[in-house]
Amino acid sequence: MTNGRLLEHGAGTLHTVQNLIGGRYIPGHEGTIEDVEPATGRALAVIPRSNQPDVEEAVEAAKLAFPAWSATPVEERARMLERIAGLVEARAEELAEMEARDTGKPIRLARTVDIPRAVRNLRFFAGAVRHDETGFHAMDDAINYTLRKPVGVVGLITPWNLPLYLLTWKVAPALATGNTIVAKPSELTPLTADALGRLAQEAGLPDGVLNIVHGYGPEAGQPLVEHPDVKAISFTGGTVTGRHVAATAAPMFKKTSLELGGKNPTLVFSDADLDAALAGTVRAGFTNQGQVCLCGSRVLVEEGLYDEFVDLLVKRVRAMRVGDPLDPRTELGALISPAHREKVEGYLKAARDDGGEVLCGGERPELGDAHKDGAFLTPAVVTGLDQDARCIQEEIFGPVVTVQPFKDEAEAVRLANGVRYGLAASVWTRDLQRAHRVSAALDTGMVWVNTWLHRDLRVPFGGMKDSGVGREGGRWSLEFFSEARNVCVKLD
Ligand code: TXE
Repeated sequence: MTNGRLLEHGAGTLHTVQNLIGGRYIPGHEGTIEDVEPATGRALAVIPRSNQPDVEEAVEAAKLAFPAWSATPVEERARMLERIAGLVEARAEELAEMEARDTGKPIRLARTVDIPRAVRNLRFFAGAVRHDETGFHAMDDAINYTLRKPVGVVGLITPWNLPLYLLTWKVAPALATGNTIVAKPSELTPLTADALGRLAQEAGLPDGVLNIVHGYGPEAGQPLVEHPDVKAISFTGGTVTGRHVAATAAPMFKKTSLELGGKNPTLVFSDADLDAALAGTVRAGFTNQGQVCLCGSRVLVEEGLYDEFVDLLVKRVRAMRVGDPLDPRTELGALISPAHREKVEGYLKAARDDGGEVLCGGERPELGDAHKDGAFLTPAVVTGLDQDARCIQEEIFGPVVTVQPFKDEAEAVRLANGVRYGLAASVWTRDLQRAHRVSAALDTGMVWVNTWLHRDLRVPFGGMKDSGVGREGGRWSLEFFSEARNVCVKLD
């Protein structure tokens, strides 16, 4: 199957995606959905519009596969992850193109971040599970040891911004710890999930261990969250959807890991290395067209540096190259959809209504006929907004940063913490004491100092406040995808 190209798409042909259930490719019960290429507005594939019966079948297949997979030795499970990683790596260029076309992201980003990171996720958790240690607690008259048991059938729900990167971030630890999976990728970006299923089959993953059900969130995601035999849900997506997932899962006492939105501050102090801070601010603000939960969309700059920084920032942002995602020189591709672009434009209008000034960007660029229906938007820098403005408070998830001045460290921390989100922050300063002080004072799950999105896969990843519940990464992922069982043995 995987001898051919992973994406069958040419003049007049649409790639057809089917659900992967119990090792078989089957259509959904309820028709299909068109998967549209954001840069051209043209249909790229059709996917099943799955609903409850499809999810039911997938959960049954996962239940059937669970006893054998959970009893498979750890070493064999780790080797399986490595085989899948090897196949993803061998197809890296094809997958990068597929991801760029399906999401609108620059192929340069898919080549250097999305696909290599998917390979790393798979290899990392193969290693992590091999080196995993659980607890041992001695008492005077007994010993305790802790076993790690797989949870069972787990549901993985993933978004459209980093499709293969985030799916493998969940699939790898779930498989490593012996669970079987029903995955529901975003209906907007189904292609690399489908490819992963094929490569996992080629690697020899037993039927039913990884099932993939495509479709809309309320129709295919919701029954997965509701299913009593799905014991854990790992969800990455919007805060509103996350709240709904949490409310559905809570009465069943399901384990949930919720990685939601962000409104992350970039704090620039006047003693920062100016060039590094500017480059970091641009990268944090506009990577993937600003569509990363970790994006630094609120830039806070110390008063003395403010005017100079804003001038230099605007110059750099104006010079960014917006264009065809498949052109390796492109820095910003298309947003995920025209509807999402309208949402982002709505925020820029709100910024103006609130007395803000859009210093650059926010326009639909002229990119020629081939891209006239693409969801492109030039990157924007907005100033002059108060802390309670919508553009400061709400997640825009597009190529827009706001810049605000601050007087001193206390005000910087107050503004940084003054939103309902708490995912990540980056702090730019040469003062070591200040770096530690500010990092400790920020209400976020992660802080980067003089860098952004510098990732060690062992560290806890996740947010506070409306940015979610729980942590993934390293042993946190292994813990989430397993149940700890303590055994206490009385000594004579
Ligand atoms: O995400 P959704 P949307 C933010 C960003 C964006 C907003 C909305 O601000 O503008 O969320 O994006 C599935 N039960 N982020 O609407 O709906 C859905 O099919 C179960 C931040 O595209 O949260 C998809 O697979 N599942 C974010 C997944 O949830 C449901 C990344 C995420 O989609 C469901 C994406 C339901 N009832 C958007 N409804 C991040 N944290 O990186 C939907 N889904």
